[in-house]
Amino acid sequence: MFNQKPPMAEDLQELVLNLPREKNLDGTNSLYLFKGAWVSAYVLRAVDSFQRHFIAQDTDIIVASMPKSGTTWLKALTFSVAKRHLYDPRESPLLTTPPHELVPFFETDLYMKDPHPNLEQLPPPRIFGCHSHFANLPESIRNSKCKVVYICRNPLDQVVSFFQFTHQFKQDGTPLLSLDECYENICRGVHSRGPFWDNVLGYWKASLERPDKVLFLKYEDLKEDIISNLKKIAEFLGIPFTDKEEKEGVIEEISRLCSLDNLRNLEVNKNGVRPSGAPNSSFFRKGEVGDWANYLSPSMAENYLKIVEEKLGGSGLTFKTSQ
Ligand code: PAP
Repeated sequence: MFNQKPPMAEDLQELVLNLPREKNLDGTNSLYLFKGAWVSAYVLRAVDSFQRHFIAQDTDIIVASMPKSGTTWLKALTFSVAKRHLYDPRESPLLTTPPHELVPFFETDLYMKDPHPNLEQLPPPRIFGCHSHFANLPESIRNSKCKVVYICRNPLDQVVSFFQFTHQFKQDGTPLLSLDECYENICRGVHSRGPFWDNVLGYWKASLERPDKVLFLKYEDLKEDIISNLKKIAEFLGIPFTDKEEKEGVIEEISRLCSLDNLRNLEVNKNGVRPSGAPNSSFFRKGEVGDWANYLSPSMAENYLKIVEEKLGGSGLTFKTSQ
């Protein structure tokens, strides 16, 4: 899927030698099962470095997700809430910088550029993005007082969003997987950062066991009621909105600033590409609940949901798949 495919270093070649390997959505044979998660070769070294070396600070905020679950949105919201003492929403850095730059991913940004990035000097609260499974997070994230905000999306829209994302910018000669092939893989949990059920379940369980540590949000809930979810985020981060802020309409301002329509129409998000080669614009598509119905047949949807439900068995986690 990506432009930059550096040759695999020898140590990494050794690492992947015995790992199960499958086709990625982009049609290349480059998805590896690494510590229980499917990770593309492109990002494997960075994932490994991040998971082994990152040292969390108590004031850190980690925005975690399965890809295509609302990460960009949650990054913008979390940044706006956590840094509101510095920036009025009307003068937010979000107006001139893409959310993914303000809140860089550990894997595809920071540890991709440098296996030992110097992150010590970043001003608190440092806010990072992450697609790793909860069980694979560095110990210091799990054991420090830093906060993890996770966003989950119903598995049908998540799949379709990823499929559309990959198909928006085909970059080399390798034929992409068809929707049928992609679907077949997904039903086996074989897709970037999957299995879906393991990614969501790790954070779901952690949020039940340690609600002060992990906040579990759902994309569909944010779509339905952004104001109360913004309040939830602020309270979780230990910086609830004051009565004065509520009266002044700060919460509404943040929700407008971070809305899909607003972000998508900013010049900075219409232009430019991510280091991965993905255009900034490709992170803003429809943002609808239930768009899957335009791509998946009812029986495909029913079958996949059944698989996911079985895997999540008894966890109490449910999904809303239509508006
Ligand atoms: P990432 O994990 O690769 O960063 P992510 O942001 O999670 O991607 O997913 C993009 C999806 O979020 C897109 O969904 P769609 O394909 O179903 O349309 C995108 O439209 C949606 N999205 C991005 N920004 C927002 C936003 N501000 N509000 C609501 N949805 C958004």
